[in-house]
Amino acid sequence: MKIKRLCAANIREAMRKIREELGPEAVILSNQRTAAGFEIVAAVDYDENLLQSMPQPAAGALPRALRELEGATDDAAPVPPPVAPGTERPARSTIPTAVPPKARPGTGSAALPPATDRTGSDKSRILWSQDPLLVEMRHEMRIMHNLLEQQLSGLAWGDLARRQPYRADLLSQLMDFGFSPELCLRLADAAASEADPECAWRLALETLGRGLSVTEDDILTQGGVAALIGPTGVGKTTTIAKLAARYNQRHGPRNVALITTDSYRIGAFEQLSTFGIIMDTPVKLVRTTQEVQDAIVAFSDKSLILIDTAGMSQRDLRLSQQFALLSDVPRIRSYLVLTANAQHSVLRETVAAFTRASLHGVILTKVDETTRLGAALSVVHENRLSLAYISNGQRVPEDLQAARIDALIGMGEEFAGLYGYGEAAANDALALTFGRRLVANAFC
Ligand SMILES: Nc1nc2c(ncn2[C@@H]2O[C@H](COP(=O)(O)OP(=O)(O)OP(=O)(O)O)[C@@H](O)[C@H]2O)c(=O)[nH]1
Ligand SMILES: [Mg+2]
Repeated sequence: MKIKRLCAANIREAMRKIREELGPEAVILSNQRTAAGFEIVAAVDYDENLLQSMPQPAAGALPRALRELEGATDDAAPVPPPVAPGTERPARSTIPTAVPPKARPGTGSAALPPATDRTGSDKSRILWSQDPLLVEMRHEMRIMHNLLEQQLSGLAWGDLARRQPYRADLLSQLMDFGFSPELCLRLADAAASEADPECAWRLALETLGRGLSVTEDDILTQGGVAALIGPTGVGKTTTIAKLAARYNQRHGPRNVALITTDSYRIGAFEQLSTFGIIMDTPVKLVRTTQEVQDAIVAFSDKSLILIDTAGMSQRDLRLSQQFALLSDVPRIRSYLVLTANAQHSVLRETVAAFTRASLHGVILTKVDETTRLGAALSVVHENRLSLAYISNGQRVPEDLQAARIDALIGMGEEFAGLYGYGEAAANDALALTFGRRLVANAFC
């Protein structure tokens, strides 16, 4: 194997030099910008095993390692650096010693990790040996594409703002609310017939309200068996405690029982038990569907049974087990607990994962911690879910309300007024969100 490092003012010159010195078979191993232009490391007759066994392109490390090898061939190991007398020679770089003599029979492969262990590095190795000219061109094209898109989006948004100022203002207000771009556009379309900005705003919010529904305080009025499911830390257990306490207040003591399926998190049972002790309410830990059914039968004298579940990420593979545990018990109504302060994309992914459980309603928590309600309302609207309760603080049981659409929209408006985007940021965000769509539509 022969490795060569070359410096040139530009990529074209570097490629010419490589071809002249190493021939057309040369493979580019790395390239990087330097103060003087470009530094390229190329090889001919290279040993693939060596390349795979090398640490992959940690910034700076690879060129240095390759510099050590420069000019080395299969037969000639690099000379170690001189060592001061009396000092111990430092351990040699693993790279030269890891070189398995390419054609030497019976050696080499045993010292290397098995091929399956190396697959993770294949991707970076491929990128790493790409033609630098292509890499550079792709990089520059991406920059140009982004710049062009930004410019065109800005122009398209500016054009819309000039031609349809009311629509632009309405979209800007809807963005302040935090709605998803799709919902902003749908609501703006619905209000397009209104010339007066205030009336258009009201019409947009009315349209939103018509697309939302609530469960009418069903847990506290009807009782039954309700399970709270959702990602970790969203407030399931706290909300269960609030619901239980409220139910006791409304219907008298000892009407509620609590069940938890959370045998995963340390302290989960103790957390619910503490609430149970404070409220004089029995608590049971269950692990199987049969145990869930048995517990429901055991608590048949209670008019409300609340089931707490283990918090699980929407990407957790154990989610299906959790659903299976409850889905075979017919009387259970499942409520998805979502935090109002999560991003729309996260909420959307969460709902997509949890709708497999056939949701009866959504409980929106941490409303007190959010600056915009639009993301949560968008995801509820888009998935035609019903809102059950709103939790707006940690206090048990005070910080819980049955969801009411007018109250939610009013709260969202208040947040939009308090935490809306500044004008400049709004223009950039609007251009990027809506200008980009206008551009994309124009080219479709
Ligand atoms: N600010 C605020 N905090 C809340 C609200 N609801 C719950 N919390 C807090 O959020 C934290 C997590 O609450 P938990 O009830 O333990 O959440 P969980 O979903 O049961 O958590 P896991 O069981 O671990 O998945 C606690 O500190 C609660 O006090 C709320 O509406 N607002
Ligand atoms: Mg919990």
